[in-house]
Amino acid sequence: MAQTKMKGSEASDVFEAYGVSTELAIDLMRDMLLCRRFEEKAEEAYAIGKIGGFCHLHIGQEGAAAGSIKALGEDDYVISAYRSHTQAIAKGVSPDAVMAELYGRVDGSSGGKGGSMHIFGADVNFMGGHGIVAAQVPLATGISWKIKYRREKNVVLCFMGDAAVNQGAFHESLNMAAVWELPVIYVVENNEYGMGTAFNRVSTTNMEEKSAPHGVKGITVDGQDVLATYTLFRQLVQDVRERPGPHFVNLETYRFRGHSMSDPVSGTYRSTEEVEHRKEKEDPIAILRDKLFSAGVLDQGMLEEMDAEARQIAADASDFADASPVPDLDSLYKHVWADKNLNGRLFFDGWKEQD
Ligand SMILES: Cc1ncc(C[n+]2csc(CCOP(=O)(O)OP(=O)(O)O)c2C)c(N)n1
Ligand SMILES: [Mg+2]
Repeated sequence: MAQTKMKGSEASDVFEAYGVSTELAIDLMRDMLLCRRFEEKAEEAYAIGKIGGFCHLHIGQEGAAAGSIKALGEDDYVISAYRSHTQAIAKGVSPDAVMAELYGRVDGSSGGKGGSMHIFGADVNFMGGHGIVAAQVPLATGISWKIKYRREKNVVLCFMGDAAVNQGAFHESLNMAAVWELPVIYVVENNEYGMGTAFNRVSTTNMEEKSAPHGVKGITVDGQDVLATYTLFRQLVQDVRERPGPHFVNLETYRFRGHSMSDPVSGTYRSTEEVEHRKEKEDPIAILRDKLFSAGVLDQGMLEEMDAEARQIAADASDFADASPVPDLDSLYKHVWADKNLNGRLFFDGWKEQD
């Protein structure tokens, strides 16, 4: 992507309070714009029947993906729930491969057989895309155990929704990670609702306190402020590398669309006024835009140029997906069991030998 030009020396140190350079702040804006435009393109494709099945958009929550993943190194791991298209892209899965997966095509990141909820990018350590609430949490714990066992230096970032913290798997994982001092950061994208249920209807404790029984202090961050998010994660990643042990982040955010593409934006569990108010006051892109504008490092023209690039990438991804074939029938039984030669390691030889 073309680099956006800075506007002179007054730009430097403007974001000193966050410890973020202006270049990085603009990069975060570029990342969030790509997330937003990609998701809007997916929304459009879904509406005209090019994408089927479930499709959960991340619109409104882009700061979470951009701000946290930016703080990771290439070899660190990310694992997530089903609202994860943008997180996959932020970790390095190509927008083309993500869109083709949404379209169910062979060039998709899971060969077109996973769909929206199962985006994977093992080559860039993006470990999915999981549809069962909290299923990814013990998997993240396992990956972090592997890191420690092999004396590696990497970190695992495990995203989950607010509904995941009332699952047993969450507490089992936190307990083990704390006892074994594993290098994992558990992040709740706290958008206040699990589908149509407000978090305060299903919990008598605050989100930040959920990790406390395991001796892990919870930290709350404003996920709509991408700079604050980035700064927190940069610090946590550094802490985990130096002294392995789990962290728990309550990242406060808000979803601007319905739970999935088949759900209404507000429904009976939240009002249209609430959604409109939050969109107006808490859009992570508008919040960063205002900061960049008032610091004099970005103007409307530059923003539009960046936005046009993001729209182009999303449109190209959609064209790529459209041109990719659907998987053939022969592939139906492939990847059901682990391949003998997967990553050069023997797992098992198939169900017949297992019996
Ligand atoms: C174990 C399990 N129970 C129920 C469901 C159905 N379900 C899908 S999404 C969802 C709500 C999850 O909300 P949250 O974790 O807050 O994530 P968000 O959708 O807000 O990102 C539920 C109950 C499921 N997928 N898995
Ligand atoms: Mg939620």
